[in-house]
Amino acid sequence: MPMPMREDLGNERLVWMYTQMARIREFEEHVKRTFLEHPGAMRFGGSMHLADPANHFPGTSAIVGQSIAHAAGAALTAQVKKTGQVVYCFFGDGAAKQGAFFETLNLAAVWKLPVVFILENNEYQAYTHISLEDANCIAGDPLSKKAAAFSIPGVTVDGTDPLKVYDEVGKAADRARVGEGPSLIESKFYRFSAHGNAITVPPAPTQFPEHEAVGVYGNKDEYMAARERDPNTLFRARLLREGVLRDADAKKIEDFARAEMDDAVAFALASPLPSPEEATNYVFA
Ligand SMILES: Cc1ncc(C[n+]2csc(CCOP(=O)(O)OP(=O)(O)O)c2C)c(N)n1
Ligand SMILES: [Mg+2]
Repeated sequence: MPMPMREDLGNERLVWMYTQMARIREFEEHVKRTFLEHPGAMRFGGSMHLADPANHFPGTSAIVGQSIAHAAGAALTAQVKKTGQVVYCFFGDGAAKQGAFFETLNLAAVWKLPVVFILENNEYQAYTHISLEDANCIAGDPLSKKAAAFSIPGVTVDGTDPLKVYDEVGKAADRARVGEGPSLIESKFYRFSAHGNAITVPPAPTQFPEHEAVGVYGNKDEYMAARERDPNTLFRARLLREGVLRDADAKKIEDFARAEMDDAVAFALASPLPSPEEATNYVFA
């Protein structure tokens, strides 16, 4: 019998991880494709307008960095109500320059709130490279160093490796759960597409520009090197190598994810737009 790849997780959990990665990738590719194939059908700002309270995802904010403060509010609720919940707060390297980041990390540390701050460092804030705007980066330090200002743990993790991320987030969640307060995890990875697309009024075609590394900075080498570290490709290869998945299993997972997202797009295109009367639904303040 070969050694299991991760005894603590089991193969089922590893396959679940790859399945989620495949679904996320297909989701993103379908969003992009729908912009191009159905001009005018999609007019929203994307990930800054999502919420799914039924699945414990209270929401995002279109004000960069503001959801960091919201996360502390949710963590305070968990603390006061003693629900045992931990809040996972995701934001970008750009958001880490907002005032809300500093105010929130301070208060979260003072109150020992059960929250894990996950700084997704993809090196770009829209069009601006991190080396132009982040003091830690300019000094040659990791962004996780920001945690030291609040005397909380700060670690940097290779965000292209789901198992490393799992381990670091697990440690931070354990700490939060026993009342020791927040942690900051800098997860380093790269996005493969431009920050956003130019939303035009039909019939003008909507086009995704090139990634900023290429389109703004003319640095094709950086972009191509990052593509070599595609987390989906790397994790898939690892699962195959370790005998967790066979190629046919992986293909089945990918086909399923593709079909699921095809259905979602078809459902969205066939659905009527909400009526204007619904605009104030779920508005509480
Ligand atoms: C306060 C504020 N300023 C500017 C914007 C426009 N904006 C939307 S996303 C974004 C970049 C955010 O960069 P980062 O935090 O690194 O997140 P990423 O998109 O790279 O994940 C900007 C400037 C905004 N939504 N809110
Ligand atoms: Mg960023």
